[in-house]
Amino acid sequence: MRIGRMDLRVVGSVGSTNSEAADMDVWSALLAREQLEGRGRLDHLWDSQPGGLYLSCVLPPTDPPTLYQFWAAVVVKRALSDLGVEVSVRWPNDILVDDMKIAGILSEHKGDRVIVGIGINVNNHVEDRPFPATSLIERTGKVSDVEGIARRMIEIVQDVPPAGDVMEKWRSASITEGKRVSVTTLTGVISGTAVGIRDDGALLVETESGVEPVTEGECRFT
Ligand code: BT5
Repeated sequence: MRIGRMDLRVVGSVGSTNSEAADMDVWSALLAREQLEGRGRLDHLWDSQPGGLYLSCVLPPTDPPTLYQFWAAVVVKRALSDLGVEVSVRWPNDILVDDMKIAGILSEHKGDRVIVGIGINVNNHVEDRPFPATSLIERTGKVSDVEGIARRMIEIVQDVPPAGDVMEKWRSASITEGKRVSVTTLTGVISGTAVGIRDDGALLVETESGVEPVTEGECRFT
């Protein structure tokens, strides 16, 4: 189905919509009802039971390349706000309600395209998982129309350009700044106080040896 300039395909079960979308054209999107091998960042798994939203959009690249994961959080925030659920964001890609993750974003560059993967817990129950998570059904007490939310997000995607004041919008929803954080990167753990997020998406952590920009990692509040 076509929504503006985006072509949306809806399928049943896939491994990962981001992996499937790697061969798709720019301005196409894939929505799956469940994923058997849903992926997070840094080789994490994304719990992808039926009832959740698993969407990948293939888009042209941005400058800086990291912008998409912040932009996608702004898109998800707006879509969930339309449904009466207000979220906050934690660097780099966590979308939270009361410190529990309701959605996550995986943005991957493939040549001249970016695959922006969005997972939202909608009607799937995630409250008994080993990680702190929540879902729309738990928040609203109602079953939501997953495909309708995906269509709405694709409209918002075309409404909010991935440029300009995206980082401002992201910062205004952020609960990261001012917190004591511990960021696990591929090379070690950086602990200190989060003092800001740069326009290229780097988290600025004030440590004992000064302010360090961190470009990738898993951030926990301590
Ligand atoms: C993410 O990774 O948050 C990115 C998630 C992106 C999922 C979408 S679904 C469509 C597209 N296709 C894919 O294969 N992926 C994308 P990260 O920041 O690494 O967070 C992963 C961590 O979140 C895990 O290690 C768990 O602790 C937690 N987690 C896993 N599944 C979850 C879920 N359903 N809800 C909340 N937290 C979850």
